[in-house]
Amino acid sequence: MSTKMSAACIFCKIIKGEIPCFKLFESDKTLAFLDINPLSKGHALVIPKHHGEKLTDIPDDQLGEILPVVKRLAAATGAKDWNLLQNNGKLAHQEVGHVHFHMIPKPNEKEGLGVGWPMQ
Ligand code: DGP
Repeated sequence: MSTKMSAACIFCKIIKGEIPCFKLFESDKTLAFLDINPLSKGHALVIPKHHGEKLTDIPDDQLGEILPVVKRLAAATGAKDWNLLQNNGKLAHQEVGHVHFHMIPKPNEKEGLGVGWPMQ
């Protein structure tokens, strides 16, 4: 299946390189980059390149790398604790209409974060 894109979508523009981002990981199906409005140091977004507003809009075969990439990013931050968040729809506080997973590190007050970007 070809990757669906939306000309009006801000994350599709990031995928196409029309809007810059701090890239953490990229493959043919998946992109990870730092959130422009981070809730903590290392707050990353992991997205399928295939355009769809909600998780239920994305074919299964476009999602297979997402959780392994989330795991690798979380490990790369050095954070012991972190959240994985994925909003679907306006009532769920989704602002950008392209499926994305937030990986939000929780800094340890004593040790902070050993954020080692970009992820190798
Ligand atoms: P949500 O509420 O789940 O739809 O979160 C959308 C997130 O996307 C929000 O944390 C800010 C982030 N974001 C919006 N526009 C851009 C952008 O142009 N670049 C980057 N890196 N992040 C963006």
